[in-house]
Amino acid sequence: MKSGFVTILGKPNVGKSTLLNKILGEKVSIVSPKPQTTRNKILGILNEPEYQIIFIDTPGKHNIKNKLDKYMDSEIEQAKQDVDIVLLVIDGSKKINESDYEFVESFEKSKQKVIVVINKIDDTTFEKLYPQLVRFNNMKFVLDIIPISAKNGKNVDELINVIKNNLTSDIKYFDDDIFTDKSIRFMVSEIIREKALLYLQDEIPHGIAVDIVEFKEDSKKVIIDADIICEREAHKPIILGCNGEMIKKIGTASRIDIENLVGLKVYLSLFVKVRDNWRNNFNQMNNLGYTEE
Ligand SMILES: Nc1nc2c(ncn2[C@@H]2O[C@H](COP(=O)(O)OP(=O)(O)OP(=O)(O)O)[C@@H](O)[C@H]2O)c(=O)[nH]1
Ligand SMILES: [Mg+2]
Repeated sequence: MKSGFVTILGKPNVGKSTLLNKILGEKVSIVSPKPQTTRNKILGILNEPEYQIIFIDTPGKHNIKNKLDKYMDSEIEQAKQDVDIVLLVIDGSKKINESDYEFVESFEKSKQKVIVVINKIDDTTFEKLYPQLVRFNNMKFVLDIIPISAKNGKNVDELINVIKNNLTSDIKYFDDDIFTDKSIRFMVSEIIREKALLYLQDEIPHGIAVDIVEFKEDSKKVIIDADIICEREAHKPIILGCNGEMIKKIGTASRIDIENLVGLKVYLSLFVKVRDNWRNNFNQMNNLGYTEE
């Protein structure tokens, strides 16, 4: 058998987590239209009879403004260590700019094999995109440039084939039935955060975290109490919404996804708590699981 570690890197919102979920056929990493959705490195393991590929999804690289950003950056840096291949994901639906080319160029001296993945080709045209790829073609250290759509799956199999042809290890790192390193509790908290990101506007979603306070499971049902943590008193009424409509919407959408995940009936209660400026407080961040290893 062949195996290896593949890290997915790129700016926020380029579709890294969408790609991971598409490759696995399982939702291991949350997705939203807002940047800075992913906060942790997340393993997703593709098991096939002859192959085990361990993908690592990462937060999108962005400017550091607080301690949470610093944590996210350290997750990116850790995810680059000791891997065989890096997928550098670029949003092909927008004009590829100087910083995208520089991002790829910065891997010229890296030990890992470099594959450039141009995502969102469903949202552009061949004529617009291809002239912009010439510069990547001239970067000799780039193993391959693969235009894909993580959303509809176009060329994703081709990408997997290129990865397979470049695996060098023959160690089986994980049992066949494991597809992520994250716990159910983590995935539940992420689902709730995903719905908050989806429904809430402006700056509020970025200051949100989810704390699973109670998780009780029997053969028929799961009872979950979770706190939605926000960083300012003024955000609380917005998350609750008029007559509690917003939190109800977040709760209902979350419950449906959690039921799909656990395969049992779910009773979910959400509460809103304020922890002042928690994104700059190490203790609060530790309590929420944003702990540097
Ligand atoms: N049209 C189109 N949209 C896509 C594609 N892949 C992802 N998206 C959308 O792009 C947005 C961001 O997707 P994510 O997967 O959350 O992006 P990400 O790179 O993981 O973002 P961060 O975690 O914030 O770094 C979502 O609205 C996705 O639905 C694609 O192939 N085509
Ligand atoms: Mg992501």
